[in-house]
Amino acid sequence: MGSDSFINDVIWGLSDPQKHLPSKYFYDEKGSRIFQEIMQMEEYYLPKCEMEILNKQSQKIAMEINHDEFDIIELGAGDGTKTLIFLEAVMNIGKKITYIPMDISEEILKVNRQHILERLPDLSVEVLPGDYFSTIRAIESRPKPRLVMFMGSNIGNFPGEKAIEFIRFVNDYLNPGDYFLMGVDLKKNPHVIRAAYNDKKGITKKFNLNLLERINRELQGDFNLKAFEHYGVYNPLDGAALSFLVSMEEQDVHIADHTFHFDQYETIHTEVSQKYSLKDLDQLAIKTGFSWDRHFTDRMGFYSLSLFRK
Ligand code: AVJ
Repeated sequence: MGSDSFINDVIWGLSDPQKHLPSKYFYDEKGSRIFQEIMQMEEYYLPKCEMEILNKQSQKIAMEINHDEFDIIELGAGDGTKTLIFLEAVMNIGKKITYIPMDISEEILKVNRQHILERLPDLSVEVLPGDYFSTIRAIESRPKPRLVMFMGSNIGNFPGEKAIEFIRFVNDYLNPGDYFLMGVDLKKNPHVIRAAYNDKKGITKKFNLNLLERINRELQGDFNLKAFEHYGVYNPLDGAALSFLVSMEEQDVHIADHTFHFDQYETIHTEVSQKYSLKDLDQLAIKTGFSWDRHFTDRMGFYSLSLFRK
């Protein structure tokens, strides 16, 4: 699972008979800006649902944590805007916490820290930059009970068994009595899911194409962006929403000293956004070594904050 370099991952992915690129490379500066636009989109219900649950049920979730004093570790914390609501609720019921936001971007962690301390000046915040795998190891030496948070449906980007592997990996760093809180997008009307990844304004298309643009910029590639279209599907059989870029003509693309041939209509698979049912999540909790779970959903039943206890 360890991350390789951008160039190696790109060459590896485009050399496969079914071409693919890792979705983690969407988020350069421009990609992160486009993702902010996605989160504002009418069709992209996920952030609205997560926000509703946090606004209405944070206290209920906080009351489930059987510790008076604990660490809250957030994987991929971003700017912490949403987490703030939850942290406030935890503090309001008198629990003593330390907040440890982890993220790839040191910049965003500075923003996060400022943000949180403006609203909660008494909270102790210890930022931890790095990827999921290197940062989670750092919690091992901390003696207090913990709650690890993984929000925003980021778990969806791990295809099938990889999600299980990842949660098991997190579980390995927890002690009995520790908790894992995960934001998960639920299986629902397939039309609703499909629309979330096929918006009318073409923002999701722009988000996908930016990956090719980034390859052009950073790896001196020569992708002709006009020759690619975005294609998003949802498959109810396995609950996976998949994104592709489709080559609309036969063409060669050069990256570093490599040449990649595309037949007309050949695709690059760029992303998996896995959806789960509440039953799937109960199974997932058991398979990943947790002994108890509980789900907090929005009024539409679109999204869940699922709490697992080891
Ligand atoms: C940030 C992984 C939750 O899969 O829904 C949004 C990314 N991709 N639109 C998702 C994304 C296309 C998003 N996650």
